[in-house]
Amino acid sequence: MKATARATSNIALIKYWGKRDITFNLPATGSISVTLDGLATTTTVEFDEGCESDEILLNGAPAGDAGARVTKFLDLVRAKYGVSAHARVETHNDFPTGAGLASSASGFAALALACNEALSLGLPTPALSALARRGSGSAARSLLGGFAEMLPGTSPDGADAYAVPLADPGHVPMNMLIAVTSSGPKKVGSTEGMQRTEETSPYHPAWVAATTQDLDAMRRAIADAVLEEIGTLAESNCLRMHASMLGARPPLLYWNSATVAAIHTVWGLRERGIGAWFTIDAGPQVKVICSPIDAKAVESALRNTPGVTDVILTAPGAGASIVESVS
Ligand code: 2P0
Repeated sequence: MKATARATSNIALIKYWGKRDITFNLPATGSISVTLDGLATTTTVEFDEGCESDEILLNGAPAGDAGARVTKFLDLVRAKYGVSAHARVETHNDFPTGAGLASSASGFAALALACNEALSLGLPTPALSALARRGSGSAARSLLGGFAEMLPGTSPDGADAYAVPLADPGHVPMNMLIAVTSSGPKKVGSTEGMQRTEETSPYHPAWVAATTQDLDAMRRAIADAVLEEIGTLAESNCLRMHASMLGARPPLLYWNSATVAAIHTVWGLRERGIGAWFTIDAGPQVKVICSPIDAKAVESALRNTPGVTDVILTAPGAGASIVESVS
């Protein structure tokens, strides 16, 4: 009844921003991501009939708002699989939480896998990915290692909306450097930000149409392992997502001045012939894709960018795994 799972963040190369259904948390489009070898969440779940309510600790302290999302997920698991016991959940992130570093992706992937193990549910990966999606759409992708594609599915209950593998972590030799520009939590969470964009941005339908085309192109670029194509598509897709967010009322701007400075650093590197491309999520951090050969030069340029407080070097990594299981 007790299990510990570990999952890492994934960064979308073709982004998920919009839902076709809120109840089942179904994305409006597919997305393609790379799971990282760092930025890990480790989560222990213990179901105990003696627990009067769920007890949720995040990084050693009561989880607050994030705890409500975890309880909602546990309620779903209990209802779906006929479990009555409450749970003790202890989760630890080795990176800033809720700051555009995909902590909900690694968090709900680790939680879904730990629940599957602790309750001996025996869910196959697609069902586990669909379950993680109910916690957070991006979490469905962190169950898988390397390059993964989230399928939007067509079923009303989302049974066919899960992530599938595209390529192993080593298929495309690359690094992803994360330029940290702020460690504080973001003001508007992704769920709320997506809804606002869908409801008020006139560019949202164009974003959905463009993403559908980008998915085909990115699938090919990954299959052919052409880093320049992967990077070019990822940068363009990210800017289109942010353009759609800017068109919302009130507008959504997740960037700060250091985010913009890091963008110019990446463009400056390219002008000097160094292959580097950025992507940015619902937060101010800038994630830079490059060949391992160029990683040192890219890291040094990012570290010298005004307002960048840290640079984290990552690479494609493995999917979520069980650390410990006690029956
Ligand atoms: C992504 N993001 O594809 C995109 C790009 C942020 C920007 O997935 O509402 O936290 O919990 O399903 O998964 C963030 O959205 O949203 C996200 P919910 P989630 O990585």
